[in-house]
Amino acid sequence: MKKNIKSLAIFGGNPTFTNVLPVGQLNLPDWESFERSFRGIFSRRYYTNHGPLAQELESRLSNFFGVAHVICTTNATIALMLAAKALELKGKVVLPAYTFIATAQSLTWSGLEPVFCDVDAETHMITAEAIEPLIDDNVSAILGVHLWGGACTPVDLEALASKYNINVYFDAAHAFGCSCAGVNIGNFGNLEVFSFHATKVLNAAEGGCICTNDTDLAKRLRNIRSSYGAGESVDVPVTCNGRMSEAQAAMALLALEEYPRIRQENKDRMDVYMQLLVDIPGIAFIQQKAEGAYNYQYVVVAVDSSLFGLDRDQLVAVLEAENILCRRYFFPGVHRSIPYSQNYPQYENALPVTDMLCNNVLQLPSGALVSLDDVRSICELIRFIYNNACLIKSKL
Ligand code: T4K
Repeated sequence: MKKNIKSLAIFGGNPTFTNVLPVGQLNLPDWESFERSFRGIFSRRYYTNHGPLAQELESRLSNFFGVAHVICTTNATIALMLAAKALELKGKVVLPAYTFIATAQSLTWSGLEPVFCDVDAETHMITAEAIEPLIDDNVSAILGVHLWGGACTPVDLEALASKYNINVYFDAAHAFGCSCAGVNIGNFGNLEVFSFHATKVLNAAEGGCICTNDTDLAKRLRNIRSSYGAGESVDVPVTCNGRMSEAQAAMALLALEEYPRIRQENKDRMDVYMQLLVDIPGIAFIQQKAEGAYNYQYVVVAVDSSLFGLDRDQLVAVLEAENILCRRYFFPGVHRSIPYSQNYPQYENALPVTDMLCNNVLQLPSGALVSLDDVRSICELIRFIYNNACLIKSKL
């Protein structure tokens, strides 16, 4: 426990943690299981292109999501790129600017124009009300983004897309294991895309998948993903290599086994964070509005400097000195990043909620490397910072 502000690491004191606490999930399977799985790959000498482990993963994920088709991919960015091609999108696509840049880049790779939409201040996500005024004859799709281990309002977005007879699909990179209105994420819209990056709740080092209940779309996706190489051949406008290797599938299969435990441990950490931070003025947890299941992976708070005493970046700097890595999520906003800030300057001051969130939101450490005692220490420290905010600010 810090005694006075001189004992904060940013002012020369010893850091609270000797080792750095990352924000990411970083779950690893036990070494023996991993070795057994890799021995199988070596003995089969079959390393990629819809191998037995990739096929098993697709089938297990299909049961997990309760969806007809799962197409595993190298990562979620490639999956989003494949999706735009398989849906044969044209012209413009409406999406939130409050997302990872890969969501928008997937459109740019397909020659599509992003139409950036502002988000809800409490859920941080896109809503049908904000999208509708942006739809015109050149809009061919809505690309919704589920954030923070929860869901945006996919049922409303589906209704809107059907009203205007356009496509709707989802970047569900954060939403593995989540549901909305009794339906698993993975079953909404034309398709949904998940990420299995190392920092995600299901870790395949790199990886991703596309879920769809549309059989023709699934065939097109498989042909585009594997240069016509896997399954029934159908004509597609373009192909590429977005295959998942057997090594990635081995990791993902082991991670899938562990998912219920990982989710529970995430929830335990989230509960302690909420319990110990909830009464600190200026620290607001995201308010999930959609009814459903969460994976509790992202401990995300918005910092209101007028109440907390320090702004988000000052808090991040003080915590980082203590070896508590916090991510400024998403910073800078996509609309303020190249090429979008140059090509679409009209969004510069048009997305006030997105700008507010980009400046105020931070992700606190969670995941396999963070114990409940670590969480308690982080919360105690944040309270200490709040109680001494004026003095700290004057010395920063
Ligand atoms: N849509 C959304 C909404 C997304 O958030 C993302 C990705 C995507 C689409 C695209 O999904 P993928 O194509 O990635 O499957 C990271 C991740 O690369 C990315 O997956 C993630 N979202 C994004 C928000 O963050 P970086 O480059 O900023 O972070 P990175 O990889 O350096 O890792 C973050 C921290 O975790 C580091 O401080 C160190 C630690 N770390 C990371 C890795 C990879 C480790 O300790 N070990 C590791 O192996 O992009």
